Amino acid sequence: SHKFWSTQPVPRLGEAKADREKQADGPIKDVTPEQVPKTAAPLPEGYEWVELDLLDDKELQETFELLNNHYVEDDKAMFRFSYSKTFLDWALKAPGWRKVWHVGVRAQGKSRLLVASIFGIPTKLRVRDKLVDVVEINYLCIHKKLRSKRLAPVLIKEITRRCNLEGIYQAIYTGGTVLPTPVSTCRYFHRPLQWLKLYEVGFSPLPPKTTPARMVQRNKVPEKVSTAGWREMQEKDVDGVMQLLSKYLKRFQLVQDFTREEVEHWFLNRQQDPEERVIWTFVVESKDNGSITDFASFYNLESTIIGGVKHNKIKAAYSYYYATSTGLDSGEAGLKERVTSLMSDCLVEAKKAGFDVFNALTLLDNPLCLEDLKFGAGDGFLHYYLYNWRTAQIAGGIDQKMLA
Ligand code: YNC
Ligand code: MG
Repeated sequence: SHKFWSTQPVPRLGEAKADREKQADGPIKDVTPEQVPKTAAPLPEGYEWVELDLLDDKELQETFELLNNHYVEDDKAMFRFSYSKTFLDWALKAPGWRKVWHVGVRAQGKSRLLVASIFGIPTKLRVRDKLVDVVEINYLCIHKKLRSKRLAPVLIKEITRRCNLEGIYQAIYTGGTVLPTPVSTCRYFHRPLQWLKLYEVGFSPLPPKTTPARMVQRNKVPEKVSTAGWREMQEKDVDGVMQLLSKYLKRFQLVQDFTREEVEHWFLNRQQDPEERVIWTFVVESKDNGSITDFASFYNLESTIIGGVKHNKIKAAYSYYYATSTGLDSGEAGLKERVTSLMSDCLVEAKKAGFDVFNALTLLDNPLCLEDLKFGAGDGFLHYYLYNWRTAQIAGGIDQKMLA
């Protein structure tokens, strides 16, 4: 059915794979700039459009509260993403960010309560061999009391209008639900760092024929990292990291095309307070010539334990980008070995920093190391979508076995 999505420039869900593959990559629909409406479509009585000012701590706080209470939950409503204010600041004030793409809906009248949001940030992608300027859409959220009233399509059309006005006609977004039509799909994998806590809160099951004590033992991580030359990334490493990343990412078909400014923004930690810290990035410095041969990173995203008694939050680290030149030059076996040790050292750092679990998706070369490092397959999937861009499905690191 998809009453809304069937009107949008995205491939139909059933659209024959062959049809998508025989057409050249490119826009699905051409937008005539003069035909883009100059004003927003009306909202239901009692609500109004606002631009959120994330430079204002009060509005950042309101955004934080909306998302903390109403954003994404797992299927069983046991856990809900809890994005911190410093995380939102990092995610939404990326290079080139525009306030016009920070869209909110408020109740009119005295409360002025923020009841919905949708955010976009500009970036550039490479999809196969083509570079595409896009908006990355995230944090679409509607207050629980306003659900199922067809408000989501109104928000999506409004952000689309605002992007079109700035000359942007393509978008990327991800989600846990199936919509028309994923360009790629990844599965979540989880590596317990505090197995007992994860068990107590119902995140990790106790597998048959074992004991909690054995699970704790099985999930121990080394106290020290194993890679020689491993250290935290600093300002002086930005160019090295950028070069590594752009070379490493050439092997993949849907990637962000990072500028220097973006590398700096996404990978350099600027948070002094460890409690507020969002991003951890480590580089491997060569003893021979001081060059950067590898890097690896993860970010901090807690989940609220809904109705938690003994614990209120799960502290989760999410594997982010990494790159290696070492592994790349030494064939598939060398690559597997290097990626495994980089990821293993990230587990050590995440444990040291107090995380309960380390999460990773089946993207980049992650599938090469997840099993060896005792990650378990989760029940969550992440679907990747492109708006107004036709291209054949991208395999990603996921195969049929992992999907089953
Ligand atoms: C979703 N996540 O299918 P049809 S991810 C897109 N993304 O339309 P209503 C979604 N569309 O099927 P509700 C969607 N979820 O009839 C639902 N839809 O054609 C579609 N949850 O609208 C759905 N955040 O208002 C249906 O539904 C229509 O009240 C129904 O609101 C949905 O940020 C939602 O999971 C998700 O807050 C807002 O459930 C609400 O249920 C909620 O009756 C918890 O809507 C939080 C949550 C989603 C996280 C994310 C990415 C969003 C991408 C949006 C699409 C962007 C397109 C590109 C735009 C720019 C283009 C340019 C240039
Ligand atoms: Mg609604």
